[in-house]
Amino acid sequence: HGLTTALPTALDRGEFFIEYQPLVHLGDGSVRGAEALVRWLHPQHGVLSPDRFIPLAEHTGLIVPLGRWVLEQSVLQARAWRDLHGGAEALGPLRINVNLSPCQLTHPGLVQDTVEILERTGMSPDALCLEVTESALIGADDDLLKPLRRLAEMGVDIALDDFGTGYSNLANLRRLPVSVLKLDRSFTQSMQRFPADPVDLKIVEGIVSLAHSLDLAVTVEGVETGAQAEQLRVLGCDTAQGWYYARPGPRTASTTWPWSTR
Ligand code: G
Ligand code: G
Ligand code: MN
Ligand code: NA
Repeated sequence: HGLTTALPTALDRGEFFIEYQPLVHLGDGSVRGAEALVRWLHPQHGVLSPDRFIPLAEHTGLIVPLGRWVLEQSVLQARAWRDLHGGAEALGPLRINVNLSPCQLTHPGLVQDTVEILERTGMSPDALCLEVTESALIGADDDLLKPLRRLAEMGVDIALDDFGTGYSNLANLRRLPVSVLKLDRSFTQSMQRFPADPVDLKIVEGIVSLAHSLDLAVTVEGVETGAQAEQLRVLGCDTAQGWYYARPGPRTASTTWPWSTR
């Protein structure tokens, strides 16, 4: 359809933009970073969500240059926020989260492109967290894990996105170079119901305990109410993201750090 023909040139036409959604520490309410979420401002269809065009971008190969562009823009934005706030000390351990498609994992330039962007922007690798979905790493062999391992050794955080939706081979977690589990929104939605499903509570408790015993941090997505945030904090989750704190929003390099603590 129409999107297929317009997509290949959309990057050159400057039609993509990025929205950011803050990540909040559940213990003290401080903003610890933000996830970059790409959008396509289509001349006829308006703003399109990634679900509408990422699969297409993967299919056509545009995902590689698009992903590189998202990474570069996001790291530049992190640098701008850091500068506006008087350096790394003032902002604390601010991190920018960028989603990686499975196609980018198999692209040979991933490590080199990431290093180049970090060096050019003067950002430290530990200011970056790359999100990879659990399903992308199911059955991953050593060749697929090698670039992620390399990035992790440099200090880049790797997060397992949508965790709990794939068939989770928990034992497999040990061999993945990940430092963060992003618990899927479906678990958070279960906390919404009252009383929350006791089995779901047990599952979250179990995941958190396993994650912490493996030295992994737990981030929860889709937090929409204060009650959910409190429940997830009590269950031991570390960081949260969701409409309760802020919806994803567009930012420009000139805006100051846009979120206050809650
Ligand atoms: O915020 P939201 O509706 O936009 O995101 C929908 C999905 O698109 C999420 O699963 C998110 O991980 C994915 N996504 C958002 N931005 C990017 C991106 O830059 N690259 C990839 N591969 N996926 C993205
Ligand atoms: O990478 P990922 O699949 O997790 O992308 C996050 C998706 O979740 C995006 O589509 C984003 O817009 C959406 N999202 C973010 N916060 C909330 C929330 O609090 N509730 C719901 N329903 N969706 C959210
Ligand atoms: Mn994500
Ligand atoms: Na997710």
